[in-house]
Amino acid sequence: MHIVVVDPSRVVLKVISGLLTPRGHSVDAFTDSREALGFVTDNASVTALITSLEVRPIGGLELCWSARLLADAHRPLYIITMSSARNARNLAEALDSGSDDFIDKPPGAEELYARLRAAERLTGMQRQLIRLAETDALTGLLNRRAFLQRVTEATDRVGAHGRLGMILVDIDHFKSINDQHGHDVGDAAIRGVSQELAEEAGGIAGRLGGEEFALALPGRSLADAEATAGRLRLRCTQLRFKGSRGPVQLTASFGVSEWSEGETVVGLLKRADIALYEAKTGGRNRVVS
Ligand code: GH3
Ligand code: MG
Ligand code: MG
Ligand code: MG
Repeated sequence: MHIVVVDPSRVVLKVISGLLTPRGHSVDAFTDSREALGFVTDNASVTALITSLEVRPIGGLELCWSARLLADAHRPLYIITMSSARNARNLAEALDSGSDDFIDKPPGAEELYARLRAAERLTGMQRQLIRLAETDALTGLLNRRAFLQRVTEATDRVGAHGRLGMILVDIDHFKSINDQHGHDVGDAAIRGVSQELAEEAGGIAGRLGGEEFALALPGRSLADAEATAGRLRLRCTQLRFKGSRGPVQLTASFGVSEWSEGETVVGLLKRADIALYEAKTGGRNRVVS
């Protein structure tokens, strides 16, 4: 696991790191709890936080609470509180502040290892659940809910003067692919198009529904997104799928929009959808923005 350890004493930090590192854990140790919180915030690879109650400038309980909030939104984080004063009140306060476990300081090696094995079991399971909840089973892309959430976070990140391009994609006459070649070929076509979207570097790709996809491009303008959609359109026409009566081809239509400050992601998608509708009524196999 990637573990952050926080304690005012360098000696304690050294002892704990000395126990964890030989077991294959990667450890970052901090005497300053604010620096530790910053590090946990910035590094999604951190899966466990071991902190003393007696840390500063942010106290141990507040550190637990802040780390818990951050973890709830995004990722599994197992929090273990340590204290040299192990009593019922400290324990209850630590658990109520979002800690998952409470151990003596300094912890005994065997106990620490066992607690971390439990932590690995739990965070592994959480990771798996998060992945299942966020991914579309057929394509491996983000599902609609996760896509909306991810893009909302991206618009928060790019800020007032940042840009974000949105491309909505819908396979043309997909119903007839299913009807003529069967559902399996239809599924292969959906996977093929989704793979093209997934390969777009820096993009956030999602499957919004049956044969409808979206690709958000943080940091990119409308013109950039149009160019990307143009390339994707061409690549879709070059895809080939094995049908019972020879290779199957497809085309797709594209609607493009650019996020403007204060707009919701639903609003942004709505504008891309209007463009997509124009692409459909204008003859399909085209990009409209
Ligand atoms: P248009 O060019 O206007 O987009 O027409 P279309 O036929 O592509 O659109 P329509 O919305 O009429 O048909 C979508 C079809 O997609 C209907 C549905 O049965 C099929 N579909 C939805 N999900 C899946 C899936 O997971 N696999 C397969 N094979 N088909 C699916
Ligand atoms: Mg349709
Ligand atoms: Mg369609
Ligand atoms: Mg559709």
